[in-house]
Amino acid sequence: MPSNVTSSRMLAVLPDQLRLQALPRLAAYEPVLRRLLAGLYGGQPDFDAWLGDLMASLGELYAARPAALRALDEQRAAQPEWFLSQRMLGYCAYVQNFGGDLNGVAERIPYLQEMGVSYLHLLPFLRARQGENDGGFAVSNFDEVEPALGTNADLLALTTQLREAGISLCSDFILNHVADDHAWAVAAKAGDEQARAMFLVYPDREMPDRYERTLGQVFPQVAPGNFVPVEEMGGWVWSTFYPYQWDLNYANPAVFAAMAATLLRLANRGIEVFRLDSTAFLWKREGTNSMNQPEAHQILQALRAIVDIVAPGVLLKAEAIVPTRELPAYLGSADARECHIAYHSSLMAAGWLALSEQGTGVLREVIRNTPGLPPAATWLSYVRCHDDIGWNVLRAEAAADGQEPNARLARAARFFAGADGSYAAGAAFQSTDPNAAHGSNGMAASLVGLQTAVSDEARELAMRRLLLLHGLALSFGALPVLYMGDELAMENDYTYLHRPQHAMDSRWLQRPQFDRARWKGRDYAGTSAGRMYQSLIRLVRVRRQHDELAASAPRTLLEDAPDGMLALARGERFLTLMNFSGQPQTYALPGRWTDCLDGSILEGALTLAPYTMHWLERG
Ligand code: OTU
Repeated sequence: MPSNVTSSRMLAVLPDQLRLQALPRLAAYEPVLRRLLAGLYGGQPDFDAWLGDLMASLGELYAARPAALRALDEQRAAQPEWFLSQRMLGYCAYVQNFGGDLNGVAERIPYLQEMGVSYLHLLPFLRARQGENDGGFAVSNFDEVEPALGTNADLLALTTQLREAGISLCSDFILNHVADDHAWAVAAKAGDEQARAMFLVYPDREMPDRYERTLGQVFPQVAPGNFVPVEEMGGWVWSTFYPYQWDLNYANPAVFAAMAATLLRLANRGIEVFRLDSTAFLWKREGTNSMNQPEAHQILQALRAIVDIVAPGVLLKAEAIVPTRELPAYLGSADARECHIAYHSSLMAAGWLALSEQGTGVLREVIRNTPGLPPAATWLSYVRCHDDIGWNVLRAEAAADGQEPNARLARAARFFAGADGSYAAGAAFQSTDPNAAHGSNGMAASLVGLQTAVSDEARELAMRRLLLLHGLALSFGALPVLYMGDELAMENDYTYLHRPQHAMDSRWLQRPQFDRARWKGRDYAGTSAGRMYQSLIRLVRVRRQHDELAASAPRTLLEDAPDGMLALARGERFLTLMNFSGQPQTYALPGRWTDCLDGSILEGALTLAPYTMHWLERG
């Protein structure tokens, strides 16, 4: 029973019935929260008072939580593995591209249901900076929907309708930075000291130069450096991403308290999953690349403890685009709970690399480096997203067989940019140096060769490649998320080149408007869109029927497959075979199997045609 002062500050603001509901969770997680926050902020003279105020604000936000959401909290707290089911399927889209606005997205709920989607990630829809805003990733007000996309009432209506349809809404929570026209930035520019302390500001270049010695670059071409000079601030402001995205100073407890409350206010509007953007960058340390610092994990664990106390139905998803070895920490452990879900960007990038190399060496190494997970946690698997395919996360795996990783990854970037007669029609991202790898952009269908295909045969191979990558994401044992348009084999959108605020950022290649004509034709297998849609939905349906494909079910990499192939066993009864090469590959099946996709019985040596895949069930 929590009897300390901090817990009582929360309990004091709750009505009797809620007090009873909150007590067991407070008892379990308040000590965890207190320990983590003491580790981060315990040195501050007014720490106890600050923590008491934080607990009181948590109590108020819990009291304000709508009854329907509190009911969902109870249900999910009793079934913490609810999101690991093979029936979970995600879909990710920009509001403006998918539905025009939030109401338009609501109109597309039947389509989401038709696909079997149970989780919808809408890219940033909160009030963003005027002018350039990095696709909404420069937020000026977390408490207001972007006016062009709707109102807070529309958001509430959408989350309610989605919940009734069995779909959880995921929203970005951009906690590393705010826009330079956010109220804090505006006040800081006007000379408000408290507001200035929300940011990392340096009077001259001394500290920035010291930090820069070991910092990386996210946008080396369009936003070089990690600090921006701001005249009104009389100094340099830390801005990891674009200069108008100002990093928050998490060494200041006021930042943590404000952002935690912001998250809960959004949760109270019905957002069920938070994509914690750029989590790797939350804590800075001189002499390091200021990524994946222990304090960044403590901040995330403290947010998790808050969610565990106030809104246990809510999921936290880490967006940390970091090397495989750094990833597991974002999912924590049974005793140090962190995020529920983490992007497996190494798996995603390695799938693409396997296609370009027609070999699975790096992909296998990534899988070997992917550890088992704590209970109620999972990877997020995907083929494409709104960002580039970042190659740098694969450096370690790309060097494992003795190859020079930079040259190897740069080759992949060139391949997907269409060099040397490749079938791909993408663009290399943020790199002018042909010997350095950064990222690749393009819609999946364009990257697999559908856009350049001029013969039926080329089209067939491109379709197979795309289905192969979807097959990997769907059978790996993760929460798979489809990226809008990929289900209809939509291709690159070049219109960004005519929009001055987007032209320098080729990630806009993969941010097209939803293609209604393709969507209308999705039932006709005679078109690429229809063929893709039918084949993909078939995989989704077969996946739903197999418990072995749940995120929590075991996975074994079968090392006896030839290099061009990937063979993954899921439990004792399910086998996925994928040929990533343009040559036939043969695999000796252990025993008798049924092909889940066409019902055929298979035994002995099985030869897979180029880029094909089999999902097999024992017996
Ligand atoms: C995230 O991304 C978002 O997904 C991007 O769309 C934003 O531009 C960015 O944050 C700033 O909010 O490094 O882990 O290389 O992969 O910017 C955070 C491009 C990130 C993205 C990178 C990324």
